[in-house]
Amino acid sequence: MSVKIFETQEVQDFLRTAAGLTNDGGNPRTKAIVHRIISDLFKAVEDLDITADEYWAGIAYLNQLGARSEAGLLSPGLGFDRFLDMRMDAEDAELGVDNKTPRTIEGPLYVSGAPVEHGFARLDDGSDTDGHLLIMHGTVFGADGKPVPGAQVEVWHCNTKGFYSHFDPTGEQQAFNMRRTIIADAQGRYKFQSIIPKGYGCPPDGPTQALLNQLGRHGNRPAHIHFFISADGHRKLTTQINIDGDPLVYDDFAYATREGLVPPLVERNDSASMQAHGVDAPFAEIVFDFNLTSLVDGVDNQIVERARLSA
Ligand code: MBD
Ligand code: FE
Repeated sequence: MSVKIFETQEVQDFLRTAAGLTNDGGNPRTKAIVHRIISDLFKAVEDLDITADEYWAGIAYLNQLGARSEAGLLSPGLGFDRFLDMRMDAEDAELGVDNKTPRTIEGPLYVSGAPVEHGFARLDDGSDTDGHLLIMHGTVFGADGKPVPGAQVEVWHCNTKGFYSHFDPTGEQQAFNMRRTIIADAQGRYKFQSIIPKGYGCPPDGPTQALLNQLGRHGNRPAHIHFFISADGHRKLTTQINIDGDPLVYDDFAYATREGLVPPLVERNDSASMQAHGVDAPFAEIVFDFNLTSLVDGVDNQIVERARLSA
């Protein structure tokens, strides 16, 4: 079809009516957003001559996405999460805020309510026997460059199958396995023992992977560990580190890898190191400090509220 009707008064009036712009009720912000999005989509239908069959395939796809709770997975896969971060980085650049520790995306698999520990935590419950022992530690620094005693380090990662507790299709993991909140000690230090996670892969039979297949893309992430770092007087930092050496570190389907977030991982197998960290087997050590930024005009100007699982 080569007909062009988008610019007609009839279609433009119709878009305003459908978005509620011609009535007094509802929410003006919602109306503005819906008007823009349906306008852009109508125009895409016309410009790309999207067929009825293609349109209805899209509608069926949205239903599948919801039925599998994968909207939050497609979002990073299509780069939206990264784009929101790029916008926050640009806003910070304009304000002169230096994020010494880069932010990167949260992803869809955080769960609030993890056990709280002080200074040190063991994250894994020991049931994943394929795991290589990991000790990670460092200091949380404030905007003034000084350590922040009592800073809150929320950490979560997946197991050696790439599955996160609370989202594990095998049902094998205990609640909050590999999830903790660690309160930094009097010197601002945190430390945890766990196992090195494996990379994550989108459910192979799910709608996100199905779309990625159509794009000729894979749906895998390199091995990574997520963090929320918070402290009084500072903005909450959302970030991740990658496990150095993972072949997908620079080929992440969710585009979360950033320079400065791939710390070296050092294998330790000498008894002095094992003794120093209270473990009885060789382990990998990651040392990583987090640098927070100040509130802007007394508020966290970039705090993100979103629906999150709470257990
Ligand atoms: C993950 O573990 C993740 O961190 C992201 C961003 C997307 C899917 C799974
Ligand atoms: Fe993740």
